[in-house]
Amino acid sequence: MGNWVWTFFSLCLFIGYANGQSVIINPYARDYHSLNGDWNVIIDPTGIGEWRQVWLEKKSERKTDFFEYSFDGGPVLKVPGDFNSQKCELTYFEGTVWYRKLFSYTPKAGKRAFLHFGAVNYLAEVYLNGEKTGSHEGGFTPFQFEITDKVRSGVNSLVVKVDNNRQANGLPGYGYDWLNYGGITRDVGLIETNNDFISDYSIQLKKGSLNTVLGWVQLNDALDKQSVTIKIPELNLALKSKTDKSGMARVEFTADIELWSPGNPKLYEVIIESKTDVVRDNIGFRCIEVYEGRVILNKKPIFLKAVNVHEENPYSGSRAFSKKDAHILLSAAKELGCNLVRLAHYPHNEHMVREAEKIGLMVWDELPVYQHINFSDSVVPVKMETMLTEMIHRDKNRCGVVIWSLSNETYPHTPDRNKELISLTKKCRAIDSTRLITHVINTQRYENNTFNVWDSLYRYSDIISINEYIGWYVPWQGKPSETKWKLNFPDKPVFISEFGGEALFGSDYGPTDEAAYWTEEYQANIYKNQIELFGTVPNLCGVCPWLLFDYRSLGRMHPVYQSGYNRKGLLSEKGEKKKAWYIMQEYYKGK
Ligand code: GCB
Repeated sequence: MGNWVWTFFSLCLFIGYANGQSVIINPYARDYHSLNGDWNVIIDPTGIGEWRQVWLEKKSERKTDFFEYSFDGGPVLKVPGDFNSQKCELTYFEGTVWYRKLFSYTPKAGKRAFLHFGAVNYLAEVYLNGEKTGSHEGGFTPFQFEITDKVRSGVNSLVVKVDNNRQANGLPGYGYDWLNYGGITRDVGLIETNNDFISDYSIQLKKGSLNTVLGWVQLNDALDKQSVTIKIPELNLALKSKTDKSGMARVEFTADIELWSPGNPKLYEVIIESKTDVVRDNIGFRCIEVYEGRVILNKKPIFLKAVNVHEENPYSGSRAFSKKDAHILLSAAKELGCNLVRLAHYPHNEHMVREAEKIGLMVWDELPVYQHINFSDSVVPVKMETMLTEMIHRDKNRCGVVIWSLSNETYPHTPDRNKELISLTKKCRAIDSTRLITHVINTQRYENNTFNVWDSLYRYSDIISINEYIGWYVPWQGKPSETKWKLNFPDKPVFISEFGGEALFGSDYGPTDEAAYWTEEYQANIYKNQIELFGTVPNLCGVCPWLLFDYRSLGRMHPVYQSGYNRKGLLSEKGEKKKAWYIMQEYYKGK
């Protein structure tokens, strides 16, 4: 297909987004009926279920009828939840699993019904009562299908084909350093609405302002001249507006607002009303900017005390999806002394983002544009843009989200990489210019104890984000405290987005005094040296160790020290604190 066709297709997606033809936001505040729980599954390593059309669920009526599949009597998996951690035989599985849920429903006059998926990793095809309702690509963002005309009175059968095979043109692509849990990994629900409803809204401070709020409310349809009200009871506000021809109502108001910050995570109850709908949200207001090489929150410089986090419950070794999981990860980040969590390397579940905001952690949201991306495949830019719009769509009202990170460690020498990432950056800024944008890069040179940061992509980033593993993958070349820096954009803030090394909790030097890889001391030394190095970084605006907990990664094969785990955690997967934890905690205390 020609490039222009994709450009057109991608434009349609964008227009679709801008017109609110997308997922109903704030799903849990709606008339939401959970479809979580036990789902019957067919594990289909060869993909033959497609040929057998298992979604039709044909059953033997007579003893002579022959069918070689059935959901009944087979294995059961919990939803939400990844499949890899629920059955031994699925631990390393990358392939197709068919899920089926039977649910009862009573259609109501004047109501519409939508199936809402928090996320399915990676490809999803959805069938209701044997009929295809749609498909979705991308493992970390929500999607929905209207089923008003398809849902039956009585028992309904919902079948989802989940395929987590690696895709050459997928996001992520073939290679990544984590266990990319497959399955229906987030909540599934049926949302009921009135015929006309509020599908989307954005209520945040105007760029650069501390007291002026810009907002819009989008109805599901292009309903002109409809009244919409935004109420913030605590501020005694009730702002009225009317929709335009596209069904969007805009508001702008100034108020004496108590601002959100990590030290004061103030959220206001906001009530959005139309003639036929009411949605409640908890929304905070803050202003994030860069100025003279610093990151500025609410007009005051702030040092980003961050930590990298994967979406994994360390204790159960499974994909994190619940509020409870979020609190395991977030409370550890808080205890370390953080004010920001980098949610690596893909958008985490909505509970995680909301809970972080509630307890005073800023959030770095990231796209799964990771390392081995095939930028010259014409579908890749379209997928990047779709995931970008889906991520921003879901999180745009979260004041806690301060950074959109659009890529991690992509290679500048790959064709079309700059062109596509620059274009993605421009699209991101066009959708949301109120947050900071970054790309994470590890291609800086480190020679003669000097960092040479040259990647031209930084021209388009608000923050220069650098991954460097000096002391681990790369040896020190001089005293860390004497490190020199050459920056191609010396006026921009610099963030060390990854550093660290691996250590198995409890391993020490042993009988020799020699500092050995994999020991806690070795890791602790890396941290001590890194802290020395931080003192040399011009415009340092924050640091972010890789990472909070040890986590599962298939490529980590050392049988003694790793056993399928990336051991760069400050905490083991059991929550045990390594020596480097205390060094980092001390550093953050002093900041
Ligand atoms: C990186 C990647 C991260 C890896 C880490 C490592 O640079 O961004 O995803 O897991 O290094 O441990 O090597």
